[in-house]
Amino acid sequence: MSEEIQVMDSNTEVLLEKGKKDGADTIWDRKAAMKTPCGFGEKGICCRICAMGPCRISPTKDKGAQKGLCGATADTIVARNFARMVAAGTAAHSDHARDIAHVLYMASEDGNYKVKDAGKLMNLAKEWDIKTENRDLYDIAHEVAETALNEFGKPFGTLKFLKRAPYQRQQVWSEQKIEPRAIDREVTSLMHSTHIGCASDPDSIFELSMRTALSDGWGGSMIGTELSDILFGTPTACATQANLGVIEKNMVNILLHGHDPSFSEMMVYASEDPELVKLAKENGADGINLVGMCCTGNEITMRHGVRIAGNFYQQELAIITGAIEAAIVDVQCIFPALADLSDLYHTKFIATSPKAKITGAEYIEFVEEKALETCKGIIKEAVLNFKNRDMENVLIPDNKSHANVGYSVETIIQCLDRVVNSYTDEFNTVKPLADVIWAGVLRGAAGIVGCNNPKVRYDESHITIMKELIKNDVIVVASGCAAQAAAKAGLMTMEAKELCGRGLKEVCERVGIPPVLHMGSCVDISRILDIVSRVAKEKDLDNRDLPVVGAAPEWMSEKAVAIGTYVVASGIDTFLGITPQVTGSEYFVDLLTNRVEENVGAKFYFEENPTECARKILERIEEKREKLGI
Ligand code: NFS
Repeated sequence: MSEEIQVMDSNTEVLLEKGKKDGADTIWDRKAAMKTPCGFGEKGICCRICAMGPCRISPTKDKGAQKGLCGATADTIVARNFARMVAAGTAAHSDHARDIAHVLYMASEDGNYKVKDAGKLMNLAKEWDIKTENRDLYDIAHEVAETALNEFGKPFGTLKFLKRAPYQRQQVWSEQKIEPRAIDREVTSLMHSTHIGCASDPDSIFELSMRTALSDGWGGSMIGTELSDILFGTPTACATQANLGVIEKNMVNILLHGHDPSFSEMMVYASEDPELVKLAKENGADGINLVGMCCTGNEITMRHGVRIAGNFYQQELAIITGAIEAAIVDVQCIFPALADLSDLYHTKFIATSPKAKITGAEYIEFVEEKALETCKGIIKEAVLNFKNRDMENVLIPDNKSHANVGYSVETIIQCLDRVVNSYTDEFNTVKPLADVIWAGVLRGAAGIVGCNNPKVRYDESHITIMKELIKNDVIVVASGCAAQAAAKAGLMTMEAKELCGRGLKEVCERVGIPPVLHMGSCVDISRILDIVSRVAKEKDLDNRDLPVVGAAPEWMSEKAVAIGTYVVASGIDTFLGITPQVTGSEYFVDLLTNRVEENVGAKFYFEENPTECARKILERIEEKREKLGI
């Protein structure tokens, strides 16, 4: 165990202590065992793209190797490594979206999957010029799904959702030649460009990275969000709880972890099956308690209020409680370590996706055609495992916080409609939001997103930045594990208005919202792009003009690199609390944190100190306000 335990909530401390007694190996231990990370990797100057190497560029100028065997410089190598992270991140979000599109394509009136939000389907059909009059709902759904699937590989044209951006932004993309075409094409093309002997110009590699990343934000992720809402319902405001204290002593606890809502939705329905609940009771439990983790946790809390067990860093701790009958996973952000850890307890660790088979996990393939049946089977396994729990070795910490979640763009607009008469006579728009920003009641808005990372104290950067911003009348929207950090810290309650400045407090009271709004999973950052663009369009401006920022204070995944890049390319400054592995090239760092602004009107900031990061965010917001003359 590391001497310096980097945690900030007591649940985590209590369970790390228990884990130690149980002989569990956690990320904290592995981090300590890792000692100093590889200096070349950390700076992004190790190239293993071909088999002549790996080539390592000396971090000291004029001393040691300055070029790889092919002649690639540190600038090229850093740019290529960064680009490949963007490609992988875009692939992950978009492949998730493709699965959802396939599910919409197979949806039917009498099947497992139905259309839940017909209104949203009709709106999207109209947006995409798909005929709706006198047509069966499912015919329309299938054509929408097929059109979405074509976005991945269409041979001509650019992505349909680009038109949702303010026209000024579309112009920037067109001038910079970074309008993404088909999603798969962008990922493939970027992998090609970064192959040995292809692009070496870092500026060009970054432009290609922006184009690929945009095919995530305005392509894969947006398709994922839209089609999930159509299938499973657009989230509406609801109450939930968050933190490991949501695990129940006398219930069959099922931890759902991963990302794909077509699986988790079905698990929610299956867990409510009266026969299974009866079986749980026959086995001595009070019932079935489904709890969520990471983005799957976000998907099911947004749509059903299913309680959140925790975020990325807590996946092991949940199992260490000794009270999880089954940890069930699909894709992304799953520690392979859960397999060995589960062996220490009675927990069944079940992988379900052919895309993410995990050594040591039981594998029950989730097949969409037999979705409900498969999910019921999995839940039955968990229920039957309750009797194997060692009650003597259960420790469920008490902490859990209340949270209000479910703030889709539609729900935010509905909330704004409540105050429409005080500010404006128009319903169903973001005008009241734009107006309070222009009036200075709110100074601006920040999207705080992303993961946990052992390089910083767990959740602390998220919470410090959020608290500082709301204190200064900046409204926060959050997604991913950052949103779960906020939920655990109580920032998603109505009472959190007491932590706000006067302006934001008044907005929270009048609109009836918490100061930090949960907008969903990481693909749902497309909701944030949507609302920012609506505000920009309301004022006939580009996103770059607005006093809004993005921040990923504790990011770690390739998906986060894709997100940061498309947020910047969308004209929104992005603050990274973890410095990406690019510091081996001053040239590339300067491109990301300075020169890119000339091209797309926004840039990255690297700032690891959360208080300083919040200060810089506020400064930037005020700069934008000054430029607008507001
Ligand atoms: Ni986002 Fe979701 Fe969490 Fe990070 Fe992983 S769960 S897709 S990548 S760790 S925020």
